Amino acid sequence: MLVTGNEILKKAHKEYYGVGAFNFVNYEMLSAIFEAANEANSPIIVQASEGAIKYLGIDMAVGMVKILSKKYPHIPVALHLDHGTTFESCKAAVDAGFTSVMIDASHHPFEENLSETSKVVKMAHAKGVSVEAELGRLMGIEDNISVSEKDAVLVNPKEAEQFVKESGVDFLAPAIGTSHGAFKFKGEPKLDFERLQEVKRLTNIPLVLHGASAIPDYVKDSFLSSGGDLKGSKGVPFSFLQESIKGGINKVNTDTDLRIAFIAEVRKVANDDNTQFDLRKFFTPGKEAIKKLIIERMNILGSSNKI
Ligand code: TD3
Ligand code: ZN
Repeated sequence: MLVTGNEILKKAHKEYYGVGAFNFVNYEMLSAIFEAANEANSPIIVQASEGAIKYLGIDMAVGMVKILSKKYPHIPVALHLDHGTTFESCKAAVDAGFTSVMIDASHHPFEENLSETSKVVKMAHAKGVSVEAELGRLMGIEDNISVSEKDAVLVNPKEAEQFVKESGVDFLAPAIGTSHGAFKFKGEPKLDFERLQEVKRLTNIPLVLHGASAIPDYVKDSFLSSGGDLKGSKGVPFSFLQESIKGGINKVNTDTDLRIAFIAEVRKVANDDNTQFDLRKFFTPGKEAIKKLIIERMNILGSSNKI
């Protein structure tokens, strides 16, 4: 059943588990997410970026989610706009049927981020849609980073407290040292868990981890053995994901893992049979790889059997 992000995350917040928020750009990714949720008995957040919406068309994005949520009526699913850049883009998503939106004005100064977010909250809440915002910069941090450098990029817990109180936002993405994509850390992975705990203590709302792909070894190996190059790639280890959930993360954004798993399979089919041109022969193993990865992730985040 299509529900708001709030409905899914309030429960996760109360019971201290994480729910995967999985990006999709086509039917194969989306149906893999639903099939995984069905097998693991897990709630899901499916999310589309502005780029994905442009690629699919907004009505197609919403339409596919509605059809699949009818097919699996027992699965609570929220349709979320990932990294909305403007009020207009959030409004277009709300009008089209999204049940949750993110306004990402985190690159603006605090006051501007606050006023932009508050504007979106007003518009979205009037339609019963939940809102996510972000504070700080998504960026990997290194061991030798100074305290002042850290404070310049990561979330400020006091600011987070004020931001949540004044904006009325439903969930917050605090920057604690993750980044998007396959190259998250130069040296050893490092996240600021203390800062996270302080944000949770001061805000007491569901928190979001962006850039949460793990790039598990078997996925990386599968990509490499298919002839792909992922030199220097590093994700967020599973143990870090679990530590973040203990620290108050409830929404765990995952895109890169799905992309790598899918494309490794496509590449393998192309390598194995250079006469093959049936799309289904490429996409079916890609979809299965995504499904397997998501079920594993649901077990790690603790959302399995939470329906
Ligand atoms: O917002 N997203 C998804 C879009 C990022 C581009 O891949 C995330 O925070 C997921 O990050 P990750 O770790 O999958 O790149
Ligand atoms: Zn993100």
